Amino acid sequence: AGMENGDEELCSYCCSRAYGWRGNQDCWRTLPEAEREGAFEKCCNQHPLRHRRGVARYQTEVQAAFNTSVILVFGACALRCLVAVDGVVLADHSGLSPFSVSVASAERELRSVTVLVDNRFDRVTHPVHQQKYDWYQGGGLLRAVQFHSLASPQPIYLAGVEVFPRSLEYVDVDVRLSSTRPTTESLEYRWQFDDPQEGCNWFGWSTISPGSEAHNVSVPNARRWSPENPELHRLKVALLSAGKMLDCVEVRFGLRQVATSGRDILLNGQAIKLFGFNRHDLVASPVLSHEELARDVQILRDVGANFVRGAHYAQDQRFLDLCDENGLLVWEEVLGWQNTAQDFADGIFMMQSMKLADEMAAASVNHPSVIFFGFFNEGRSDDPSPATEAAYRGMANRLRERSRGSRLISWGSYTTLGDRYLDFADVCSFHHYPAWYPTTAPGNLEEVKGIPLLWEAYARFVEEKFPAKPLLITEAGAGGLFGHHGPSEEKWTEEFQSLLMQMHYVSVFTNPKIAGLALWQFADIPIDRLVSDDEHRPRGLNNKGVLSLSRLPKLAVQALRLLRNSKPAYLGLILPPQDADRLTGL
Ligand code: ADA
Repeated sequence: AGMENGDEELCSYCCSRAYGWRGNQDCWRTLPEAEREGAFEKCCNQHPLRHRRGVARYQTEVQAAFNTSVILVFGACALRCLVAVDGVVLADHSGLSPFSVSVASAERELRSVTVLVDNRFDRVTHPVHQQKYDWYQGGGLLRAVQFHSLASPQPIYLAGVEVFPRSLEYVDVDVRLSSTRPTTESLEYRWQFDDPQEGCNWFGWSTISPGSEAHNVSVPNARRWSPENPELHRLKVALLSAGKMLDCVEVRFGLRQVATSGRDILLNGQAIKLFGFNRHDLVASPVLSHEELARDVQILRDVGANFVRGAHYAQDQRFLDLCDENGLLVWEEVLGWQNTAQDFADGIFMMQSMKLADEMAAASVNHPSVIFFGFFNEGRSDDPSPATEAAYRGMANRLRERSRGSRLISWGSYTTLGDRYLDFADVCSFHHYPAWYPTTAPGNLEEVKGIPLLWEAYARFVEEKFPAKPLLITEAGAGGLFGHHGPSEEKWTEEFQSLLMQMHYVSVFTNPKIAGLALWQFADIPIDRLVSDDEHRPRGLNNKGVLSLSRLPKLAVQALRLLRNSKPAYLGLILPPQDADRLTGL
């Protein structure tokens, strides 16, 4: 198959356009397609094996051309996996980021692939010392596994085509070659922007010499990408040896710029205020169909969100494709959750985290939607030990290097004003759950009314200490049990949740010192019953979604939609009408 329109449709189920597309790739698709077709990809501890932790084995055979090499691309494997082809172990990977494995040719066509997946928390799978996350971490091959068959017997291929916008017209292009290199042959790259033709007809394309990066290349008919007008470009690159094509990849990218200026975040030179939600890539299962991802993007847009924080791991490339196409701005972050000083001092943890960061940065490099790279969600950034400092500095530097000015670097901090490492961040991002924690305390409307003052205190702190950095609220929220109604001051009712969410919204949107808000959270998520209890997470869910697990709307999402349209519907319940009007700016 070539790069035909028909393929584009088929492969949107599993393959990203930005990550790198070869016309001839094949893939094991996501559920429910996978179920229908008996495909490879599945979560291995869904009901009735829910909560079981251990090792699962996946086994399949793939058809390659005789004596040609192959690349396997894994979207997400939870948490550690060993990949063997024809009985030989080729990869041992831990953590949730996309990765690929190259497979040398064999003198046969059928290749047997075995993957052992281990979802236990231990020193190697993902050595978090708390042995938990606050979401249900299913095990298995959670996202697509792609199978690319190459033209040559040796795995010599384009491992990455990275496009970094330098302006709204010029880009830097970095072409990375696989680690296997031919010893004698001379290589050549040819490329073409927005090729209207199918396939790789490289005759007449521009040439660049291998090994070099191309700087300040002008994109013909450059169109800017923005949330209102998310225009995308494509770039095809062919790798040639002695006039013979070894590989050809197409990537999709967008021309946009992100920067900060004082307390503002600038997109394409204009200040933008971010509003959106934290979103876990979960429904009841951690394996989402393309339709489910598209539905989430549609809902985000309907509520008026321009921003989504992908909590707390590298995102599904298909979701990022949808964000690129729909003009949603994304915060993507490296797997991490409330990491401790002990984690930061652990060599295995740090080595894996850096590797996950590299893999995330490589996979997401071309998505214009991704304007933030984050890491160490709610880590102990108040810990003064040299290992913790080195961890924050090292991670910020690594992600900054990999972004080349095309993304902002930050982390969701819950150590409030005690965070010691904000110097390393481009933006200060804070989490706070006023009027919610401790869950068992009664609902307190006075505390809800105090929310504008609380955020103002954060704004003053940042203004004083970090005048050159914008402030974002990356988590705030409250639980609301779907379908549970009652008085507004009663915790766990949809009414209480709705009031509190509205108060966060108006506090941030009437405060010019705050650059944006990501509420916690988009939809309810399943949690791990082994590490949480019904008092904190009733019904086995983290119930802070503004939508239910199956994406039915709660009161909060309806109220926020109205507020986005400057129609305060409910705030008058707790504030005198003139205050409610003042806060919503009417
Ligand atoms: C934290 C954390 C989230 C979630 C949230 C909550 O802020 O970052 O993952 O656990 O708290 O629901 O309490």
